[in-house]
Amino acid sequence: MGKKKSRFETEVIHSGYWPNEHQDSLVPPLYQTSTFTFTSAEQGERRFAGQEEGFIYSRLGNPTVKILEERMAVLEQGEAGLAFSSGMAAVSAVLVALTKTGDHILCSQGVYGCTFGLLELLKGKYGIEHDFSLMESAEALDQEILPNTACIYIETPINPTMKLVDLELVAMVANKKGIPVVVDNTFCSPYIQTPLTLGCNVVIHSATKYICGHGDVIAGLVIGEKEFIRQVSRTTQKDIGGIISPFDAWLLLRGIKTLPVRMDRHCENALRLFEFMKSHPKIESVYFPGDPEHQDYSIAKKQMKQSGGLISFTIKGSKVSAQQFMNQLQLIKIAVSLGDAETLIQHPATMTHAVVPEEERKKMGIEDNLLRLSVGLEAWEDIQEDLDQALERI
Ligand code: LCS
Repeated sequence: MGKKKSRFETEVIHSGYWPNEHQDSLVPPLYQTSTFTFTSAEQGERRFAGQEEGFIYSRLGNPTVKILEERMAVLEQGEAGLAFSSGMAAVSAVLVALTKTGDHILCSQGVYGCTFGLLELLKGKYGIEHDFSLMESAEALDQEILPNTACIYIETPINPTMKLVDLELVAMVANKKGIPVVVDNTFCSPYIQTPLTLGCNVVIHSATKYICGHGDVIAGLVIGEKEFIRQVSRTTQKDIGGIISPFDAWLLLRGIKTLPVRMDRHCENALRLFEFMKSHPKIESVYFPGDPEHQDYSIAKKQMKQSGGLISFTIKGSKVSAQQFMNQLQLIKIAVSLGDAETLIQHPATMTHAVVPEEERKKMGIEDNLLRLSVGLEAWEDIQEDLDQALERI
């Protein structure tokens, strides 16, 4: 590609990779190796001392993984990227890198269940406190940012309530105080939302989801400034060790090429299904950023290019009604995860957010009759017909 910057749809296919550096192979090769050989003892010494560029050992870097990291940095418009064995390995490496005992994390009012679990672990074991915030105004944020606040952690849209956080607003307040803003961009992918361009400092992905797109890899990614990425790479990644396998990086490089094509279809399907669900008499409420009546619609318009492929909704009735409905589905699969070709449905209160105590769950807005639909790439008419027949039966 040379140095010329191309459009997103081109960068997902080409960025970070130059065939002439790899035997002219069209597709990035899979360097499935744990270690790299040195031509001499002195060369090994120079590589360890950082005096000579080159690979050493795959926990410290691998050529296939490097292509993925560079491509993701381009797509998120950041300086550098780092790949991990899971989204949670990425979240924990970043939070451990940014905090120490006695610090405080200000977090969006709702996060993925295991991120909540990690915050609790940091508090219990290391005395790193956290508070949840709606992050609705600069005045409130000013009050909620404490002298010991080490970072702000945001999911937007929030899993699974689909509430949004105004990234530009939070970044404006935090930048003035020099506090890094970390954004989990899993629900959007960089095709829909690029937090770094809005003033945020670090982006995290569960690459398991839209980045992979095919439901066959668990992986994580972090993108940010070169110096921060270098620090994480040399500390919490190297010494805790949650690195991605070269094969999984290779699968992600394959999947990512179709990200824009897939996202367009996920979004178009979700928009059609939202319209159907919104008017269905057995559905109580629908939470979807593309809904002009969504509480954060103006934020969606401002920072998201499309409304995404996830829809949360409550079934009229109780948890039992929600579970009965799930059990009637035929095409739609009952499974956690999201962003796959297959349409998936899950029950957050007993699945992704089961680890969150009931009182906290309610504060986040996770009711017992709430369901989350990850709209897949099937014909939307078939997904709608499946939803319709299952709703008929309850
Ligand atoms: N961040 C978000 C927003 C997530 O949704 C998840 C996983 C993670 C981080 C962690 O990533 P992982 O380690 O699984 O790659 N979310 C899941 C979900 O909603 N259903 O199953 C997993």
